[in-house]
This record gives sequence, structure tokens and C-alpha cells, in this order.
Amino acid sequence: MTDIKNRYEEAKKRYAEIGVDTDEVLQKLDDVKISMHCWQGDDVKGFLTPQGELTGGIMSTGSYPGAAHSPEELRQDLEKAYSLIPGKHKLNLHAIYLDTDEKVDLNQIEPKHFTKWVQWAKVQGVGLDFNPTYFSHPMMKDGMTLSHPDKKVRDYWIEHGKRSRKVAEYMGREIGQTCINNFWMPDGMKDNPIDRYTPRKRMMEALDEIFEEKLNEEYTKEAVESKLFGLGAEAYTVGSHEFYMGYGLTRNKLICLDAGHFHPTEVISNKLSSIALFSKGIMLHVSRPVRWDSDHVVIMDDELQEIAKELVRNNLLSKTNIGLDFFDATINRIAAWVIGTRNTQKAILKAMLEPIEDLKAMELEFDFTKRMAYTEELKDFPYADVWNYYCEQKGVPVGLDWLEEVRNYENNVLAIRK
Ligand code: RNT
Ligand code: ZN
Repeated sequence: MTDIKNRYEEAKKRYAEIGVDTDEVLQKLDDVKISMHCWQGDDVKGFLTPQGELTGGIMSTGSYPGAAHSPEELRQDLEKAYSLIPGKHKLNLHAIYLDTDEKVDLNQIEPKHFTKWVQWAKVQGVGLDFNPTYFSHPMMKDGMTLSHPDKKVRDYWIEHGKRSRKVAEYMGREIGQTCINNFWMPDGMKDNPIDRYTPRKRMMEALDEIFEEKLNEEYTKEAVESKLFGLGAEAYTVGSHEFYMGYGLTRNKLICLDAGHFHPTEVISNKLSSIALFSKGIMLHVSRPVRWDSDHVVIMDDELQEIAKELVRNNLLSKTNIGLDFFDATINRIAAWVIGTRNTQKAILKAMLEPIEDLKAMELEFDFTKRMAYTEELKDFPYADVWNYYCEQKGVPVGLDWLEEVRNYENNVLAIRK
């Protein structure tokens, strides 16, 4: 233990040499909340129907044992995950995760179907975010929801959207933290459409109807999430980036950027500064695209670090709601949460440990030599010693120690699940 402290003191000195105060940085890191997505815990199945099949252009592969099958099990797993992650965070719930004995459909959801989550969140000290669920449902017809030509289909989903806003408002009011309600619709076509315009117009009008009523923004704000393509919607997705950028900017909604929803070489890190200049705010789905999949577990790759640097260097953390979005059923699901969340925090820490003002000055002086020398050298600075100390201070396992705890939990809890 003293070893961790000693290493921290050494690291602190090294960072002080380049003008970075590590104690101050750790205090700032404490304010960064990550919204952990509930859906990694059960492969995006939810509790609306007993054996819900995942549709809507997204897919979870793998059959690792121990998935949660009830809200109780999911909460138990979440508690385990949060206990291995430093700091206080948020939970991102989808409508299909309602917790009630009543048989309710998506166009009937009410705040009361989520009271158990709210009570639990209060006890845990976590905030809540929300998402209406526009997939895995028979009313998703021909791959469409809000853009479907049949008004009956649209009306069903409009009602769901309106109700989701009431749930989010209730969550924000009860918890005392703004609940971000994120709208993502998979609507699209497998092959080349004749008419790309009319479905988008229908989607726009449906969204306008959903958002007609003004709600208290202290309790809830809405975000809209774009996507380039999905499985079965390869040629056309109604809610593209341009669509939602236009929508979000003109309707004063947050713009949600999912790291896996763009062309394979296109990155969201390069979009943040522009969106920040014009939008009310940003929601992130930190995720990892691999080939055609958008939802691999977040690892410490270049893009994650680039996203973190953009947020920190440009002072965008207060404008940005950081959420995660991945689902891997081939590994322990609690480990997936822990790895993805800790990586996201660690990337932000690493970005905070840069001498930002000095780096900006080098650039302003066009001293690109110094800029490169510094940014390269910084890669080898002992940020991990700062991170380990932070974990220890927060009472969570340091380094690989968390894995042992996940293994024990796996043996004692997950292995005996039906
Ligand atoms: C799908 C979107 C969306 C979902 C969740 C479950 O590609 O990223 O955010 O992953 O709503
Ligand atoms: Zn997403």
C-alpha cells in the first residue's frame, strides 16, 4: 500500500516538473460522472417480454453464463460493478428495463413502473439517464418506427416517446440530477431506397409531436442519436448524422454521438469541437466500432484517448454527458462494465494530466517541433501511478485486483443462476 503512495509521490514530482498538479487533477476527475448502460448486463434483452429477441439492426453475440434475468439480478450485478469503479456515477436505463408485475406495453409505460429503480438509485447514490426503446418489438414494422408510412405505427411510437419523457422527468425530479433521455431509432432499409426524403420528413414530424410539451429542463433534457447503418439497414438509415445534427440544432436538443455510428475511418473526437460551438450540449455513447459492429467493449485505444483530450483541452466536460454503449456476451458482463468504465475514466485522467496551456502556447507560436516532442514524451509519463493512487483513495481495487473480485462473484453468484 505504501508502495502505491510512494509511486504517486514520485509521479507527482514528475508532473510538477511540467507544471501539472496531480492533486488538483484528481479533484477534477472526481466530478466526472460516467453513465453506465444497464444493457451490458443482460445482452440488451430487458424485462418487457420473457424472452425478448434483440432486433433493430443491433446484435449481441456470445453466451457467457450468468446474464441477469430479472431487475433484482441486474441491480445486484450493477452494484458489484460500481463497487469496482472509483467515484459516483449514473445508470443509463432503457424503457424495456421497467420493473413491475403489471403487464404493460411500451405505449403504456408510466413513472410508477420505474419506482424501484429510482429507490435503488437513491440508496446507491447514482444518477439516472433514460432511453425510449424503439426496437425488439412487434410494432417495429418493416424495419421502421417513427418513419413508417402507416400512421398507426407512428402513433404507437409517438405515444411511447411521450411517455418516456414523463419517466425521465420523474427520474430527474426524484434523484435531483438531470436525466438525459436519449432517442435512437433504427429505422432504415437494407437496400437502396427510392425516397430518402419522405421517411425523414415523417420522422421529423413525429419527433416534433413527441417533444411538443415543454418539460422542466432541470429534470430532463433530450438527446438524439444518429447512425450510419445497422444490420439489415445497410443502405439507408433515416436518422443519419445530418438528420440529427439538423434536428438537434434547430430544436435545441442535445446531440448524441456514438463512437461506432460513422464510417470506419471517421471519428467522433474530431466532431466534438464543432458540435460544441453550435449545440446546446452533447451526449456521448463511448463505444468501439470493429468492422460492421458498433458496440465492442471500450478499450484504451487511440480514439478513446482522443475523445478524452478533446473534452478536457476544450473545456467541454460540463457540456457533455458521457455515456457508454457496448454489449459483449462472450466475456463476463461485470468485467465488461468495469473495463469500459475504468478505461473511460483513465483516458480522461490521462488527458487532464497534460500541461494544456503550455501545449496550446506551443501551437500558437507555431513551434510544432516542441509540440510533437512534448506530446510524444507525455505518452510515457507515469499516469498509471496517479490512477492507482486514485483507486486506492476511493477504496476500489487497484490494478488487476478487481478481476479477482469478479471471479469470486462469478463463482458464488453468477454460476448458480438459472
Ligand atoms: C444502437 C445505438 C443505441 C443502442 C442502445 C441500446 O446502435 O447505439 O444507442 O445501442 O440504445
Ligand atoms: Zn449508442
